Amino acid sequence: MTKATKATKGDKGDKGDPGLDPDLTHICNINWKHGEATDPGLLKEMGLLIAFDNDVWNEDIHRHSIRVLVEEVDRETMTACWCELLPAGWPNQKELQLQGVRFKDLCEPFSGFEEIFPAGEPGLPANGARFFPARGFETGRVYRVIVQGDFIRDVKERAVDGDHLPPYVPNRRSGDGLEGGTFESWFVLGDKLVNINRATAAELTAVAGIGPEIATAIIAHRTDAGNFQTLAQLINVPGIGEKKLAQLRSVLTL
Ligand SMILES: [Ca+2]
Repeated sequence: MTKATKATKGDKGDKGDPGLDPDLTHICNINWKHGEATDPGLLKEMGLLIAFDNDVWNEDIHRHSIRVLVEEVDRETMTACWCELLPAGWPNQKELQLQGVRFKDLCEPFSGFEEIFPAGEPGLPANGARFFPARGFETGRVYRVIVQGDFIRDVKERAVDGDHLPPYVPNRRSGDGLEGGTFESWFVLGDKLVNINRATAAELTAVAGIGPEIATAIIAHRTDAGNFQTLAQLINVPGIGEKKLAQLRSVLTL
């Protein structure tokens, strides 16, 4: 039997292809920037999207095969915990927004959906997966996405070759040439800090730790007392204490 030939160059996700077995299934694209700050706009609208270069079974896209975690930092104990996000629709299986999809163009999660499959419905060939968290996305948060290739079968009943290796998807498809393997990626949501003197109520509310009441109070303070001169002045806003101020400092600016 001949060794696998290189996948065709020039397609998305083929750059730097080290000689994967093109007959296996790989993760070829994602709609966030691995390891980097990612613009929240598209994610908030579409959710997280993962593209495969062959068809996989829709019923294998579930909470054990695709896990999305968010970092929760506790500044008192100086520990970080990773909480698993529940998909929108939970616990109603039929409404779960963790499901297989078909992108119009293979390996192109920005091409739109040809189909979005009901979660868990068996026998449907998907070329992608979508995850939309029940609590939405929050600017400034660190997210981690884990895809267990061992638990996702392609339509030839083989595990997805998911190993995530440099220079990473989309510059190189996942995989080490053997069935199975774990894809793991992370990103920070938001490519810039939120300016407390210019942000709208919606932009403020998108920040983790700022709800509608605090957003309104920040804007009221801005209107009544003028622009903030320092971030420390946020302590004068009702609802913001020392602890919250410390949490917000890393994602706000003037
Ligand atoms: Ca592998």
